[in-house]
Amino acid sequence: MEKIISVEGFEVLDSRSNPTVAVRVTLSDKSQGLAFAPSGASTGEFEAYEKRDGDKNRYLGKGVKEAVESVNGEIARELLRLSCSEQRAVDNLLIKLDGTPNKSRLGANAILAVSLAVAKANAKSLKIPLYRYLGGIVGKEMPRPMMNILNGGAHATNNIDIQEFMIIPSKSSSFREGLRKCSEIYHTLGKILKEKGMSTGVGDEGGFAPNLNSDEEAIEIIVEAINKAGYSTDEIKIALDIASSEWYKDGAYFLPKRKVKKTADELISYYEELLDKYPIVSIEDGVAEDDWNGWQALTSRLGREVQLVGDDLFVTNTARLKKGIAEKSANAILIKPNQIGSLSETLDVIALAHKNGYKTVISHRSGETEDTFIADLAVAVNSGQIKTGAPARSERVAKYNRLLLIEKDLYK
Ligand code: 2PG
Ligand code: MG
Repeated sequence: MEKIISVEGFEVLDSRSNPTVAVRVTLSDKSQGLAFAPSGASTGEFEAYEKRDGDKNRYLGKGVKEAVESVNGEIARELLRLSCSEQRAVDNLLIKLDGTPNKSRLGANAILAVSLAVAKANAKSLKIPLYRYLGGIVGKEMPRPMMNILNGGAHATNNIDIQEFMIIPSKSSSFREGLRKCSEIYHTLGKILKEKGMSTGVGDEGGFAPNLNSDEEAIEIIVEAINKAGYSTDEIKIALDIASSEWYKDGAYFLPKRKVKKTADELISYYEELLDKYPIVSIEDGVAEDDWNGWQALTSRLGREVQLVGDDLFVTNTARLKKGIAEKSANAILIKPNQIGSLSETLDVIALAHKNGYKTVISHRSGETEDTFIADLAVAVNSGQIKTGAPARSERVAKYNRLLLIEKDLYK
């Protein structure tokens, strides 16, 4: 096994023009891996710690100079001393070196970027694609895109409370065909909004962000776009990310834009109505990260008919997923490597989910970069689903384009 001969950290920008950590790792055979940490807006309370400088004179306090200095100093020193590049050994060393339960000393943004860069360098060294390095010959399933085409909540400055309205092609489409259909629907949606005199400006993940009369109107316009693009709701389904942790306060849900208050039971009944009316197949964070009772109720009432994805609930964390499994909460987990902060821990939580019959959705963050790591990861672990935004904005499109190439390699 090659040794790590250099670890270099850089402060670069993400898609929201906030600084983030980039890391380049070089191995003794000169193979290099370059990786970037993404960054969320609707972050879960229990996520690993994203370290920012807080110096108001630089980047409005959002600089990551200290995290980068740890990469170039302490982390580089220890990894050079390790004298191998084995992923588990590297990740265990980083976790131990940090020494806190949530990676708050060195920062999960620093640790994750190192961990991913090591994986990429190893794949290069072995002269195999990243998805092969991560998944071996077992990784072969192309994911279906869960494509966010209309943005609300914390990702947009419109009056919509639900954060993400997504479309998903049916299983029968190839990735390429599914992507084409979704792109056509995205364009058709833009045209419909324009015709109605509505804004076609986009949110952080590239979805349109118009002002509408209700969250239901958003779903109706999407159904209209699916049909006008020439597809039926048998072949294109809808998924929602409610991101309801953003609404939760003192045991109740306050929808901030519409200024409505609901209990968990009322929210679940609302979802039931939506499921009766619309072709919805997946609901993410339908109730809040702290509302374990709400999650049990949601799962027992809707878990047989729809995918219920825990994002803020599980934060890609094995201990929280174990609790969810024991309490029969949710039936799927969103996987965001930066929520936990290392590749090995990410792979562990995916394995635990699959072993217990939970589906996985590999996901971007609302603040992204050109890094396409998650595309390879989705194929490697046979996740079957990837959430990486609209087919617009290059930081989102880069992941789709990477998947097109992987599909070509795998299925010629
Ligand atoms: C989410 C994500 C990604 P953020 O809530 O699922 O879409 O958003 O990165 O802001 O947490
Ligand atoms: Mg979410």
